[in-house]
Amino acid sequence: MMQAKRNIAVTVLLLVVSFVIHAQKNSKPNIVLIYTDDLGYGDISCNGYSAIQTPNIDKLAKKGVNFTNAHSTSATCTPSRYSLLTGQYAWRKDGTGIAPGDASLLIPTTITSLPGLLKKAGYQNAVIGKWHLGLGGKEGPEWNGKIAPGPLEIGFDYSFLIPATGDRVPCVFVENHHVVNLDQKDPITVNYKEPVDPNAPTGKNNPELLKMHPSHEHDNSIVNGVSRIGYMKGGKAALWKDEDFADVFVRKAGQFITDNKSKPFFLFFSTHDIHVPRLAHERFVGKSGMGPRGDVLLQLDWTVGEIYKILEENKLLKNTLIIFTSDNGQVIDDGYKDESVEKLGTHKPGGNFRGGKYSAFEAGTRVPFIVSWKGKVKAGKKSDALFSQVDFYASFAKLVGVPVEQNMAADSRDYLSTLLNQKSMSREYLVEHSLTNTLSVIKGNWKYIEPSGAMAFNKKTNTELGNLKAPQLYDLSTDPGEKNNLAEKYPEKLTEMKNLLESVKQKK
Ligand code: NG6
Ligand code: CA
Repeated sequence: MMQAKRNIAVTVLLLVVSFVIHAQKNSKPNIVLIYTDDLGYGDISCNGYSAIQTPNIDKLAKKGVNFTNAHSTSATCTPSRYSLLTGQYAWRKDGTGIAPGDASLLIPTTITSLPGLLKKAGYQNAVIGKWHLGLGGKEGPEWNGKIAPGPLEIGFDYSFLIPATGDRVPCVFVENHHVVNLDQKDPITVNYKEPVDPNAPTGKNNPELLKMHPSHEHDNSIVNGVSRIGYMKGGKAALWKDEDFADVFVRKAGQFITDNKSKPFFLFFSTHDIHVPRLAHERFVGKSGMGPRGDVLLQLDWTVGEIYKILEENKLLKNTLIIFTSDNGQVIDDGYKDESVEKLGTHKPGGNFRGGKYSAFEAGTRVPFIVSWKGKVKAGKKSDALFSQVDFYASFAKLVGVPVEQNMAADSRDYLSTLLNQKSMSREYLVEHSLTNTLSVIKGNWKYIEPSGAMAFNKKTNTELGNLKAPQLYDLSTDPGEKNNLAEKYPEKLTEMKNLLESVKQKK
Protein backbone atom coordinates (compact mmCIF):
# COMPACT_ATOMS: atom_id res chain seq x y z
CA MET A 1 0.00 0.00 0.00
CA MET A 2 2.75 2.38 1.06
CA GLN A 3 4.67 1.46 -2.07
CA ALA A 4 1.64 2.17 -4.30
CA LYS A 5 1.16 5.56 -2.70
CA ARG A 6 4.80 6.35 -3.16
CA ASN A 7 4.58 5.37 -6.82
CA ILE A 8 1.61 7.65 -7.33
CA ALA A 9 3.45 10.48 -5.59
CA VAL A 10 6.51 9.96 -7.80
CA THR A 11 4.35 9.87 -10.93
CA VAL A 12 2.58 13.08 -9.95
CA LEU A 13 5.91 14.73 -9.21
CA LEU A 14 7.30 13.67 -12.59
CA LEU A 15 4.21 15.02 -14.33
CA VAL A 16 4.57 18.35 -12.53
CA VAL A 17 8.27 18.53 -13.39
CA SER A 18 7.64 17.75 -17.05
CA PHE A 19 4.79 20.28 -17.09
CA VAL A 20 7.07 22.95 -15.63
CA ILE A 21 9.84 22.13 -18.11
CA HIS A 22 7.32 22.26 -20.95
CA ALA A 23 5.86 25.54 -19.71
CA GLN A 24 9.35 26.98 -19.37
CA LYS A 25 10.21 25.94 -22.87
CA ASN A 26 7.00 27.56 -24.11
CA SER A 27 7.68 30.74 -22.23
CA LYS A 28 11.08 30.91 -23.91
CA PRO A 29 10.46 30.97 -27.62
CA ASN A 30 13.17 30.34 -30.18
CA ILE A 31 14.37 33.40 -32.03
CA VAL A 32 15.34 33.14 -35.68
CA LEU A 33 16.77 36.37 -37.03
CA ILE A 34 17.20 36.25 -40.79
CA TYR A 35 19.65 39.08 -41.40
CA THR A 36 20.06 39.80 -45.10
CA ASP A 37 22.79 41.84 -46.71
CA ASP A 38 22.20 45.01 -48.75
CA LEU A 39 18.52 44.29 -49.29
CA GLY A 40 16.54 47.42 -50.16
CA TYR A 41 13.11 48.37 -48.86
CA GLY A 42 11.69 47.95 -52.36
CA ASP A 43 13.42 44.65 -53.16
CA ILE A 44 10.69 42.43 -51.70
CA SER A 45 7.43 42.21 -53.59
CA CYS A 46 5.19 42.62 -50.52
CA ASN A 47 6.45 46.19 -50.21
CA GLY A 48 4.98 47.11 -53.57
CA TYR A 49 7.92 48.39 -55.62
CA SER A 50 9.52 45.20 -56.86
CA ALA A 51 9.56 43.90 -60.39
CA ILE A 52 10.63 40.55 -58.96
CA GLN A 53 8.35 38.21 -57.05
CA THR A 54 9.53 37.07 -53.62
CA PRO A 55 6.71 34.65 -52.65
CA ASN A 56 8.35 33.13 -49.60
CA ILE A 57 9.20 36.49 -48.05
CA ASP A 58 5.69 37.70 -48.90
CA LYS A 59 4.25 34.62 -47.22
CA LEU A 60 6.14 35.49 -44.04
CA ALA A 61 4.60 38.98 -44.21
CA LYS A 62 1.15 37.51 -44.80
CA LYS A 63 1.56 35.39 -41.71
CA GLY A 64 2.95 38.22 -39.63
CA VAL A 65 3.47 41.95 -39.51
CA ASN A 66 5.28 44.01 -42.10
CA PHE A 67 6.97 47.16 -40.76
CA THR A 68 7.25 50.21 -43.00
CA ASN A 69 9.42 52.38 -40.74
CA ALA A 70 12.00 50.02 -39.24
CA HIS A 71 15.71 50.79 -39.42
CA SER A 72 19.12 49.30 -39.20
CA THR A 73 21.32 51.58 -37.12
CA SER A 74 23.74 52.22 -39.92
CA ALA A 75 23.89 52.35 -43.71
CA THR A 76 26.74 49.81 -43.78
CA CYS A 77 27.26 46.33 -42.47
CA THR A 78 29.80 46.29 -39.64
CA PRO A 79 28.31 49.10 -37.55
CA SER A 80 24.76 47.79 -37.99
CA ARG A 81 25.81 44.36 -36.76
CA TYR A 82 27.85 45.83 -33.93
CA SER A 83 24.83 47.81 -32.69
CA LEU A 84 22.52 44.84 -33.07
CA LEU A 85 24.71 42.54 -31.00
CA THR A 86 25.71 45.07 -28.33
CA GLY A 87 22.68 47.35 -27.98
CA GLN A 88 25.02 50.29 -28.33
CA TYR A 89 25.25 52.61 -31.34
CA ALA A 90 28.45 51.71 -33.18
CA TRP A 91 29.28 55.35 -33.85
CA ARG A 92 30.04 55.71 -30.15
CA LYS A 93 33.02 53.44 -30.62
CA ASP A 94 36.00 54.06 -32.90
CA GLY A 95 37.01 51.40 -35.36
CA THR A 96 33.55 50.00 -36.03
CA GLY A 97 33.35 51.11 -39.68
CA ILE A 98 33.43 48.59 -42.56
CA ALA A 99 35.97 46.05 -41.29
CA PRO A 100 38.80 44.65 -43.42
CA GLY A 101 38.88 40.86 -43.75
CA ASP A 102 41.75 40.53 -41.26
CA ALA A 103 40.32 42.75 -38.50
CA SER A 104 40.42 41.66 -34.85
CA LEU A 105 37.20 40.88 -33.02
CA LEU A 106 35.41 44.22 -32.62
CA ILE A 107 32.99 43.26 -29.85
CA PRO A 108 34.73 43.24 -26.46
CA THR A 109 34.55 39.86 -24.74
CA THR A 110 34.14 41.74 -21.46
CA ILE A 111 30.63 42.95 -22.23
CA THR A 112 27.40 40.97 -22.24
CA SER A 113 26.44 40.96 -25.88
CA LEU A 114 23.09 39.74 -27.19
CA PRO A 115 24.03 36.03 -27.33
CA GLY A 116 25.62 36.37 -23.87
CA LEU A 117 22.37 37.80 -22.57
CA LEU A 118 20.31 34.98 -24.09
CA LYS A 119 22.75 32.45 -22.68
CA LYS A 120 21.71 33.59 -19.21
CA ALA A 121 18.18 32.58 -20.08
CA GLY A 122 19.39 29.13 -21.10
CA TYR A 123 19.51 29.66 -24.85
CA GLN A 124 21.63 27.78 -27.37
CA ASN A 125 22.96 30.38 -29.78
CA ALA A 126 24.28 30.05 -33.32
CA VAL A 127 25.51 32.45 -35.95
CA ILE A 128 25.51 31.09 -39.48
CA GLY A 129 26.59 33.13 -42.51
CA LYS A 130 28.26 36.50 -42.81
CA TRP A 131 30.08 37.81 -39.73
CA HIS A 132 32.10 40.94 -40.63
CA LEU A 133 32.84 41.87 -37.01
CA GLY A 134 36.47 40.77 -36.96
CA LEU A 135 38.06 37.67 -35.46
CA GLY A 136 41.00 37.00 -33.18
CA GLY A 137 42.98 39.11 -30.74
CA LYS A 138 45.12 42.19 -31.32
CA GLU A 139 47.12 40.48 -34.04
CA GLY A 140 43.97 39.54 -35.93
CA PRO A 141 42.86 36.05 -36.91
CA GLU A 142 45.31 33.14 -36.90
CA TRP A 143 43.95 31.52 -40.03
CA ASN A 144 46.09 28.42 -39.66
CA GLY A 145 45.48 27.84 -35.99
CA LYS A 146 42.81 28.48 -33.41
CA ILE A 147 40.84 31.54 -34.46
CA ALA A 148 39.82 33.18 -31.20
CA PRO A 149 38.30 35.22 -29.73
CA GLY A 150 35.25 35.26 -31.96
CA PRO A 151 31.54 34.47 -31.73
CA LEU A 152 32.10 31.63 -29.25
CA GLU A 153 33.78 34.02 -26.83
CA ILE A 154 30.81 36.41 -26.80
CA GLY A 155 28.10 33.83 -26.14
CA PHE A 156 27.46 31.89 -29.33
CA ASP A 157 27.60 28.10 -28.97
CA TYR A 158 28.09 27.43 -32.65
CA SER A 159 29.37 29.50 -35.56
CA PHE A 160 29.76 28.86 -39.26
CA LEU A 161 31.02 31.96 -40.96
CA ILE A 162 32.03 33.92 -43.96
CA PRO A 163 34.60 35.77 -41.83
CA ALA A 164 34.07 39.21 -43.43
CA THR A 165 32.28 39.59 -46.76
CA GLY A 166 32.06 37.53 -49.95
CA ASP A 167 34.23 40.07 -51.74
CA ARG A 168 37.03 40.02 -49.16
CA VAL A 169 39.79 37.47 -48.62
CA PRO A 170 40.29 34.91 -47.20
CA CYS A 171 37.62 33.08 -49.17
CA VAL A 172 37.18 30.26 -46.66
CA PHE A 173 34.53 29.30 -44.11
CA VAL A 174 35.35 29.39 -40.42
CA GLU A 175 33.48 26.89 -38.27
CA ASN A 176 33.80 27.55 -34.55
CA HIS A 177 37.53 28.12 -34.09
CA HIS A 178 38.92 26.78 -37.36
CA VAL A 179 39.02 27.21 -41.11
CA VAL A 180 36.95 24.44 -42.67
CA ASN A 181 38.95 21.91 -44.72
CA LEU A 182 42.30 23.55 -44.16
CA ASP A 183 45.26 21.45 -45.23
CA GLN A 184 48.05 22.28 -42.76
CA LYS A 185 50.58 21.69 -45.54
CA ASP A 186 49.02 24.54 -47.49
CA PRO A 187 48.74 27.37 -44.96
CA ILE A 188 46.82 30.57 -45.62
CA THR A 189 48.51 33.97 -45.85
CA VAL A 190 46.40 37.13 -46.01
CA ASN A 191 47.52 40.67 -46.67
CA TYR A 192 45.39 43.76 -47.24
CA LYS A 193 48.29 45.99 -48.29
CA GLU A 194 50.38 44.14 -50.79
CA PRO A 195 50.38 40.92 -52.81
CA VAL A 196 51.51 37.88 -50.83
CA ASP A 197 52.65 36.05 -53.94
CA PRO A 198 54.09 38.36 -56.63
CA ASN A 199 53.64 35.65 -59.28
CA ALA A 200 50.00 34.92 -58.55
CA PRO A 201 47.44 36.33 -60.96
CA THR A 202 45.26 39.25 -59.87
CA GLY A 203 42.08 40.76 -61.22
CA LYS A 204 44.08 43.79 -62.21
CA ASN A 205 46.73 41.98 -64.24
CA ASN A 206 44.78 38.96 -65.45
CA PRO A 207 41.24 39.96 -66.38
CA GLU A 208 41.21 37.06 -68.86
CA LEU A 209 40.88 34.67 -65.88
CA LEU A 210 37.72 36.27 -64.52
CA LYS A 211 34.14 35.12 -64.83
CA MET A 212 32.91 38.37 -63.26
CA HIS A 213 34.84 41.61 -63.71
CA PRO A 214 35.27 44.38 -61.19
CA SER A 215 33.73 47.77 -61.95
CA HIS A 216 35.92 49.46 -59.34
CA GLU A 217 38.53 48.13 -56.92
CA HIS A 218 37.96 44.38 -56.16
CA ASP A 219 40.91 43.59 -58.42
CA ASN A 220 43.29 41.77 -56.05
CA SER A 221 43.52 37.97 -55.55
CA ILE A 222 41.39 35.75 -57.76
CA VAL A 223 39.33 33.01 -56.13
CA ASN A 224 36.71 30.97 -57.99
CA GLY A 225 37.13 33.18 -61.08
CA VAL A 226 36.35 36.36 -59.13
CA SER A 227 38.86 38.95 -57.99
CA ARG A 228 38.46 40.18 -54.43
CA ILE A 229 39.47 42.93 -52.02
CA GLY A 230 42.78 41.86 -50.45
CA TYR A 231 45.44 39.30 -51.23
CA MET A 232 45.64 35.70 -50.12
CA LYS A 233 47.56 32.58 -50.91
CA GLY A 234 47.31 28.98 -49.80
CA GLY A 235 44.32 27.17 -48.35
CA LYS A 236 43.39 25.67 -51.74
CA ALA A 237 41.32 22.81 -50.30
CA ALA A 238 39.44 25.25 -48.07
CA LEU A 239 38.40 27.81 -50.70
CA TRP A 240 34.67 28.35 -50.95
CA LYS A 241 32.51 28.27 -54.02
CA ASP A 242 30.28 31.36 -53.90
CA GLU A 243 27.53 29.60 -55.82
CA ASP A 244 27.07 27.19 -52.88
CA PHE A 245 26.69 29.79 -50.11
CA ALA A 246 22.91 29.61 -49.84
CA ASP A 247 22.78 25.80 -49.89
CA VAL A 248 25.58 25.46 -47.34
CA PHE A 249 24.05 27.94 -44.89
CA VAL A 250 20.58 26.42 -45.16
CA ARG A 251 22.06 22.99 -44.49
CA LYS A 252 23.97 24.22 -41.45
CA ALA A 253 20.89 26.03 -40.14
CA GLY A 254 18.79 22.89 -40.59
CA GLN A 255 21.30 20.91 -38.60
CA PHE A 256 21.43 23.46 -35.78
CA ILE A 257 17.63 23.75 -35.59
CA THR A 258 16.98 20.01 -35.50
CA ASP A 259 19.77 19.41 -32.99
CA ASN A 260 18.38 22.05 -30.65
CA LYS A 261 14.66 21.79 -31.15
CA SER A 262 14.02 20.72 -27.58
CA LYS A 263 15.91 23.67 -26.06
CA PRO A 264 15.27 27.35 -26.56
CA PHE A 265 17.60 28.61 -29.30
CA PHE A 266 18.64 31.81 -31.02
CA LEU A 267 19.72 31.52 -34.62
CA PHE A 268 21.38 34.58 -36.12
CA PHE A 269 21.08 33.54 -39.75
CA SER A 270 23.09 36.06 -41.66
CA THR A 271 22.82 35.57 -45.41
CA HIS A 272 25.44 36.53 -47.96
CA ASP A 273 22.66 37.44 -50.38
CA ILE A 274 22.26 39.93 -51.87
CA HIS A 275 25.78 41.34 -51.34
CA VAL A 276 28.43 41.32 -54.10
CA PRO A 277 29.80 39.27 -55.73
CA ARG A 278 26.38 38.10 -56.85
CA LEU A 279 26.89 34.52 -57.94
CA ALA A 280 23.68 32.55 -57.65
CA HIS A 281 23.55 28.76 -57.76
CA GLU A 282 23.00 27.59 -61.32
CA ARG A 283 19.36 26.75 -60.63
CA PHE A 284 18.66 30.49 -60.16
CA VAL A 285 20.94 31.84 -62.90
CA GLY A 286 18.98 33.72 -65.55
CA LYS A 287 15.69 33.13 -63.75
CA SER A 288 14.94 36.71 -62.73
CA GLY A 289 15.48 38.39 -66.09
CA MET A 290 17.30 41.07 -64.09
CA GLY A 291 20.81 39.65 -64.15
CA PRO A 292 22.74 38.38 -61.12
CA ARG A 293 21.26 40.87 -58.65
CA GLY A 294 17.76 39.61 -59.44
CA ASP A 295 18.93 35.99 -59.44
CA VAL A 296 20.42 36.20 -55.95
CA LEU A 297 17.23 37.89 -54.80
CA LEU A 298 15.34 34.80 -55.96
CA GLN A 299 17.91 32.68 -54.15
CA LEU A 300 17.37 34.71 -50.96
CA ASP A 301 13.63 34.17 -51.27
CA TRP A 302 14.22 30.44 -51.67
CA THR A 303 16.42 30.51 -48.55
CA VAL A 304 13.65 32.11 -46.49
CA GLY A 305 11.23 29.43 -47.72
CA GLU A 306 13.66 26.69 -46.68
CA ILE A 307 14.20 28.07 -43.18
CA TYR A 308 10.45 28.34 -42.75
CA LYS A 309 10.01 24.77 -43.95
CA ILE A 310 12.63 23.47 -41.52
CA LEU A 311 10.84 25.17 -38.62
CA GLU A 312 7.50 23.82 -39.83
CA GLU A 313 8.79 20.26 -40.23
CA ASN A 314 10.19 20.40 -36.70
CA LYS A 315 6.85 21.70 -35.43
CA LEU A 316 8.49 24.82 -34.09
CA LEU A 317 6.43 27.57 -35.73
CA LYS A 318 4.22 28.18 -32.70
CA ASN A 319 7.25 28.56 -30.52
CA THR A 320 9.51 30.59 -32.77
CA LEU A 321 9.74 34.31 -33.30
CA ILE A 322 10.97 34.85 -36.87
CA ILE A 323 12.37 38.21 -37.88
CA PHE A 324 13.43 39.06 -41.41
CA THR A 325 15.39 42.24 -42.07
CA SER A 326 18.58 43.72 -43.60
CA ASP A 327 21.82 45.27 -42.37
CA ASN A 328 21.52 48.31 -44.65
CA GLY A 329 19.70 49.45 -47.75
CA GLN A 330 20.21 48.64 -51.39
CA VAL A 331 23.16 49.22 -53.65
CA ILE A 332 23.21 48.54 -57.37
CA ASP A 333 26.81 48.63 -58.62
CA ASP A 334 28.94 47.75 -55.60
CA GLY A 335 32.15 46.87 -57.38
CA TYR A 336 31.41 44.27 -60.08
CA LYS A 337 30.13 44.51 -63.64
CA ASP A 338 27.13 42.28 -63.03
CA GLU A 339 24.51 43.99 -65.22
CA SER A 340 22.78 45.28 -62.09
CA VAL A 341 22.54 48.80 -63.52
CA GLU A 342 21.68 47.82 -67.08
CA LYS A 343 18.94 45.34 -66.20
CA LEU A 344 17.25 47.17 -63.35
CA GLY A 345 14.28 48.20 -65.53
CA THR A 346 11.25 49.34 -63.53
CA HIS A 347 12.43 47.73 -60.28
CA LYS A 348 12.71 50.26 -57.42
CA PRO A 349 15.08 48.66 -54.91
CA GLY A 350 14.81 51.56 -52.44
CA GLY A 351 11.08 52.03 -52.88
CA ASN A 352 10.21 55.73 -52.76
CA PHE A 353 13.09 56.52 -50.45
CA ARG A 354 16.15 58.52 -51.43
CA GLY A 355 19.74 57.29 -51.26
CA GLY A 356 20.75 53.71 -50.50
CA LYS A 357 23.52 51.76 -48.84
CA TYR A 358 26.16 54.18 -47.43
CA SER A 359 23.71 57.11 -47.43
CA ALA A 360 22.27 59.41 -44.75
CA PHE A 361 19.02 59.52 -46.72
CA GLU A 362 16.25 57.12 -45.76
CA ALA A 363 17.05 54.20 -48.08
CA GLY A 364 20.36 53.81 -46.25
CA THR A 365 18.73 52.38 -43.13
CA ARG A 366 15.00 51.99 -43.77
CA VAL A 367 15.00 48.32 -44.54
CA PRO A 368 12.60 45.43 -45.09
CA PHE A 369 11.36 44.25 -41.72
CA ILE A 370 8.92 41.39 -41.13
CA VAL A 371 8.03 39.69 -37.86
CA SER A 372 6.14 36.42 -37.73
CA TRP A 373 5.18 34.15 -34.84
CA LYS A 374 2.39 31.69 -35.38
CA GLY A 375 -0.51 32.21 -33.00
CA LYS A 376 1.22 35.10 -31.24
CA VAL A 377 1.62 37.87 -33.82
CA LYS A 378 -1.60 38.66 -35.72
CA ALA A 379 -1.26 37.70 -39.36
CA GLY A 380 -1.41 40.00 -42.36
CA LYS A 381 -0.81 43.31 -40.56
CA LYS A 382 1.29 46.35 -41.35
CA SER A 383 2.92 48.61 -38.82
CA ASP A 384 4.23 52.09 -39.41
CA ALA A 385 5.79 52.25 -35.93
CA LEU A 386 9.34 53.59 -35.81
CA PHE A 387 11.62 50.72 -34.78
CA SER A 388 15.41 50.40 -34.53
CA GLN A 389 17.48 47.23 -34.61
CA VAL A 390 19.41 48.58 -31.63
CA ASP A 391 16.31 47.67 -29.62
CA PHE A 392 16.54 43.93 -30.29
CA TYR A 393 18.77 43.62 -27.22
CA ALA A 394 16.39 45.06 -24.61
CA SER A 395 13.30 43.68 -26.37
CA PHE A 396 14.71 40.14 -26.43
CA ALA A 397 15.74 40.53 -22.78
CA LYS A 398 12.10 41.21 -21.98
CA LEU A 399 10.97 38.32 -24.16
CA VAL A 400 13.19 35.76 -22.45
CA GLY A 401 12.83 37.21 -18.97
CA VAL A 402 16.35 38.35 -18.09
CA PRO A 403 17.27 41.86 -16.94
CA VAL A 404 19.62 44.09 -18.91
CA GLU A 405 22.66 44.64 -16.70
CA GLN A 406 23.62 48.14 -15.69
CA ASN A 407 26.05 49.78 -18.11
CA MET A 408 25.14 47.32 -20.87
CA ALA A 409 23.32 48.03 -24.11
CA ALA A 410 22.98 51.71 -23.25
CA ASP A 411 21.12 52.65 -26.44
CA SER A 412 18.72 49.71 -26.44
CA ARG A 413 15.12 50.08 -25.24
CA ASP A 414 12.44 47.49 -24.73
CA TYR A 415 10.01 47.74 -27.63
CA LEU A 416 8.87 44.13 -27.52
CA SER A 417 5.20 45.03 -27.71
CA THR A 418 5.93 47.11 -30.82
CA LEU A 419 7.92 44.25 -32.32
CA LEU A 420 5.06 41.81 -31.69
CA ASN A 421 2.58 44.43 -32.93
CA GLN A 422 0.66 44.35 -29.68
CA LYS A 423 1.06 48.11 -29.47
CA SER A 424 1.79 50.53 -32.27
CA MET A 425 4.03 52.53 -29.97
CA SER A 426 6.89 54.14 -31.92
CA ARG A 427 10.37 54.66 -30.66
CA GLU A 428 10.56 58.18 -29.33
CA TYR A 429 13.40 59.07 -31.71
CA LEU A 430 15.93 57.13 -33.76
CA VAL A 431 19.46 57.84 -34.96
CA GLU A 432 20.78 56.88 -38.40
CA HIS A 433 24.48 56.63 -39.25
CA SER A 434 26.02 56.88 -42.72
CA LEU A 435 29.27 55.72 -44.31
CA THR A 436 30.81 59.14 -43.80
CA ASN A 437 29.77 59.18 -40.11
CA THR A 438 27.04 61.70 -40.69
CA LEU A 439 24.27 61.29 -38.11
CA SER A 440 20.58 61.94 -38.62
CA VAL A 441 17.72 61.79 -36.20
CA ILE A 442 14.05 60.99 -36.78
CA LYS A 443 11.34 62.04 -34.37
CA GLY A 444 7.73 61.69 -35.40
CA ASN A 445 7.48 62.83 -39.00
CA TRP A 446 10.63 64.98 -38.82
CA LYS A 447 14.10 64.03 -39.93
CA TYR A 448 17.20 66.10 -39.33
CA ILE A 449 20.53 65.40 -41.07
CA GLU A 450 23.49 67.12 -39.45
CA PRO A 451 25.68 69.30 -41.67
CA SER A 452 28.84 67.67 -42.97
CA GLY A 453 31.72 68.57 -45.22
CA ALA A 454 32.10 64.97 -46.39
CA MET A 455 31.66 63.87 -49.99
CA ALA A 456 28.01 64.17 -51.04
CA PHE A 457 28.01 61.77 -53.97
CA ASN A 458 29.95 58.57 -54.57
CA LYS A 459 30.50 58.35 -58.31
CA LYS A 460 31.69 54.75 -58.17
CA THR A 461 28.57 53.36 -56.57
CA ASN A 462 26.40 56.12 -58.00
CA THR A 463 25.11 56.75 -54.47
CA GLU A 464 23.89 59.97 -52.95
CA LEU A 465 25.59 60.00 -49.58
CA GLY A 466 23.24 62.66 -48.31
CA ASN A 467 25.83 65.09 -47.02
CA LEU A 468 25.42 68.83 -47.29
CA LYS A 469 27.41 71.59 -45.63
CA ALA A 470 24.07 73.02 -44.52
CA PRO A 471 21.74 71.23 -42.11
CA GLN A 472 18.77 69.39 -43.61
CA LEU A 473 15.25 69.03 -42.26
CA TYR A 474 12.59 66.93 -43.92
CA ASP A 475 8.96 66.19 -43.19
CA LEU A 476 8.83 62.48 -43.97
CA SER A 477 5.03 62.37 -43.79
CA THR A 478 4.67 64.55 -46.87
CA ASP A 479 8.15 64.12 -48.34
CA PRO A 480 9.40 60.55 -47.88
CA GLY A 481 11.80 61.11 -50.78
CA GLU A 482 13.63 63.88 -48.84
CA LYS A 483 13.53 66.41 -51.68
CA ASN A 484 12.34 69.49 -49.89
CA ASN A 485 14.79 70.79 -47.29
CA LEU A 486 12.72 72.73 -44.75
CA ALA A 487 15.64 73.83 -42.57
CA GLU A 488 15.21 77.51 -43.38
CA LYS A 489 11.44 77.41 -43.24
CA TYR A 490 11.23 75.91 -39.73
CA PRO A 491 14.19 77.24 -37.73
CA GLU A 492 12.64 76.30 -34.38
CA LYS A 493 12.04 72.72 -35.41
CA LEU A 494 15.57 72.65 -36.78
CA THR A 495 17.00 73.76 -33.43
CA GLU A 496 14.86 71.26 -31.55
CA MET A 497 16.05 68.37 -33.73
CA LYS A 498 19.67 69.51 -33.63
CA ASN A 499 19.51 69.70 -29.82
CA LEU A 500 17.94 66.25 -29.67
CA LEU A 501 20.76 64.77 -31.73
CA GLU A 502 23.36 66.56 -29.61
CA SER A 503 21.79 65.20 -26.43
CA VAL A 504 21.87 61.64 -27.79
CA LYS A 505 25.52 62.10 -28.73
CA GLN A 506 26.32 63.26 -25.19
CA LYS A 507 24.85 60.10 -23.64
CA LYS A 508 27.15 57.21 -23.15
C1 NG6 B 1 33.19 48.60 -49.56
C2 NG6 B 1 33.37 47.81 -50.84
C3 NG6 B 1 32.03 47.19 -51.20
C4 NG6 B 1 31.50 46.37 -50.05
C5 NG6 B 1 31.45 47.22 -48.80
C6 NG6 B 1 31.04 46.46 -47.58
C7 NG6 B 1 35.06 48.92 -52.25
C8 NG6 B 1 35.31 49.97 -53.28
N1 NG6 B 1 33.79 48.74 -51.91
O1 NG6 B 1 34.41 49.14 -49.15
O2 NG6 B 1 32.14 46.39 -52.34
O3 NG6 B 1 32.30 45.24 -49.83
O4 NG6 B 1 32.73 47.75 -48.53
O5 NG6 B 1 29.71 46.16 -47.65
O6 NG6 B 1 35.98 48.28 -51.79
S1 NG6 B 1 28.97 45.84 -46.33
O7 NG6 B 1 27.60 45.55 -46.70
O8 NG6 B 1 29.62 44.67 -45.77
O9 NG6 B 1 29.08 47.01 -45.48
CA1 CA C 1 25.50 45.11 -45.98
